[in-house]
Amino acid sequence: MKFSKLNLNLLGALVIASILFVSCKSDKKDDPYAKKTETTDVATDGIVITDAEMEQGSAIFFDRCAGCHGSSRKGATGPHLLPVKPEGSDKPGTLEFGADGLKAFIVNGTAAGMPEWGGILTDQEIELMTRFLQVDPPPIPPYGMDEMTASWNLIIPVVDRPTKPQHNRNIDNYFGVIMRDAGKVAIIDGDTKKQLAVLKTGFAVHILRTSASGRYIYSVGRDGRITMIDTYPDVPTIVAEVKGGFDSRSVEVSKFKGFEDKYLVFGGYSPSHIAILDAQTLEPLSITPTAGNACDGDKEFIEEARVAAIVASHTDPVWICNIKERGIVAIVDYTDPRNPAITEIPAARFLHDGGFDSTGHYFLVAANASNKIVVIDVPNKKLVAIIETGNMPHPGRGTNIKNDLGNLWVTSHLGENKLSFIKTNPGEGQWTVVKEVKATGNGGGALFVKSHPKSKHLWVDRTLNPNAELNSTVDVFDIKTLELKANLKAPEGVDGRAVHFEYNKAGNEVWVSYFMGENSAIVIYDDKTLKVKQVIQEDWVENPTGKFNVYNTTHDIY
Ligand code: DHE
Repeated sequence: MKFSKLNLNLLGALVIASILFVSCKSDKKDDPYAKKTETTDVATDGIVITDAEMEQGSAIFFDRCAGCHGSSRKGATGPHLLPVKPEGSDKPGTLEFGADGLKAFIVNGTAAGMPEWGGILTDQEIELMTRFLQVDPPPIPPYGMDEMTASWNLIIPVVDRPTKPQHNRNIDNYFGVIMRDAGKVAIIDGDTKKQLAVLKTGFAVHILRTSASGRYIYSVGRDGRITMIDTYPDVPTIVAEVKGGFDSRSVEVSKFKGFEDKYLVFGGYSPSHIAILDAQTLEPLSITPTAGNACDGDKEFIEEARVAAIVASHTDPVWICNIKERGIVAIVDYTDPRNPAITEIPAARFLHDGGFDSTGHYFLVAANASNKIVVIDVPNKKLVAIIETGNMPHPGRGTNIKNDLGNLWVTSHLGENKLSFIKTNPGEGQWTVVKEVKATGNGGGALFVKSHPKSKHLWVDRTLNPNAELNSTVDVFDIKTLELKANLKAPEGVDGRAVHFEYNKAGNEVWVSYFMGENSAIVIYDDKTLKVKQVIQEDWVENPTGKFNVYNTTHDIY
């Protein structure tokens, strides 16, 4: 059955996304902005805004703007949005733009990548935001161990869980599929393609990670809620939940030998902190704030130092946590989880997403505001290289391929049409871009790339390209020649933007999401023939985004 038959164009689809966002807000009771306020009306420089408007503006800002401009509006990937220009910034304060200037930005977006909110936000909301942005942002309330522990809900204690799988399915080939706007995660049996459960996991889930044994799947999202799913019962079941903070994009587990399924790390966007929890129960164990000096030695102290990508080393008892605004790669040793030793490696700003090279010895991460890829030697806790690649690299976890040029780690770019191939094996050209390739058409907008050790193909999306032809198709390259082999259009009956890829365990199928369209779906391609193998488009499929195969996620196969 089709998802829904609403007759809308892409802009309309974004409106739907916005409605879904708003309808999910009931799950988001504890965000800092929802807590507002008993104060009287705010008036700055003649701008008047009531408490109720402040609350509404805060909620819109948190859902729409905070990801790029920062929860405290101090700027990140996007510029600061404070009333008065802060010291050291070359961007004027919002009071200088005034209501008309701000409205123009909000309605039309910018060439630098800000989306057009005209038609998505209502006229009333846009007018309100022009005032909200000209007064001081509301403070973020404290969130520490007491609050986190109070939010902890151990639904099924370890002793009451099954000791072995209650079914004969192959858990290694399960897929967790995020349905962001619905605040749900679907668990699908990758062998039969049958949905096993659709679980409510919280507001705008962002990523999933699996435990080292592959038994548990953890989700985290924009309400900071971690949900733990057990795959042993016949129907996958939520066994524990906790709020690690108000807002998050990353979670990871301990994967080193002897620490399998033991600890979990939560990366806080708001508040900016690293929290360590018991991976069996989600009991909070420690919190370490991430505020500190920036990487470039300019003595700038950064309060809002959000935790972006996190990966778990397979060769050492550490997580690699990327402190976005500070440009610091933090190697967190979890052997003493209540008092973790953290080695800070100054790198480049602003760190966003990344993954391992094919050996797992090196970690590569995009510093998207400085157009660079940073390379870290994980066991030796050392910076190896900072490589200029192109306008806003966005690799996801990147992907590893091998051809005559060597072992190559690949990144796509948000700001331009370019795939960069970085040589990772020793020898001439190691840690340099040895090849650049263009995808179909013009402009950037690529978010994710993916290949598999058994595949001859490299898959690339163009999710944020404004051209509907491009953002609804995916490119497939031959990894030997690096030539474009196919530009695959959405199958009939499917539309929206193509986003994110995941292989099955065998490495012979590629799963692609189509979201923000009239007929969203998960489309499964045969990786060899590039033909559609199956379209999953039942009623429960609501704007799927990220997909995570248990085996590949556990073993960092990408
Ligand atoms: Fe993501 C990964 C942050 C927008 C889908 N996203 C990540 C990671 C970070 C991040 C830090 C790396 C996590 C890790 O590996 O530990 N994403 C952000 C943002 O701050 C941003 C720009 C704006 C926001 O407010 O969230 C943002 N991301 C998006 C989207 O619009 C996407 C397409 C749909 C959505 O969920 O909103 C999206 N991000 C994803 C996915 C991953 C991800 C599917 C995991 C990729 C993987 O293969 O690991």
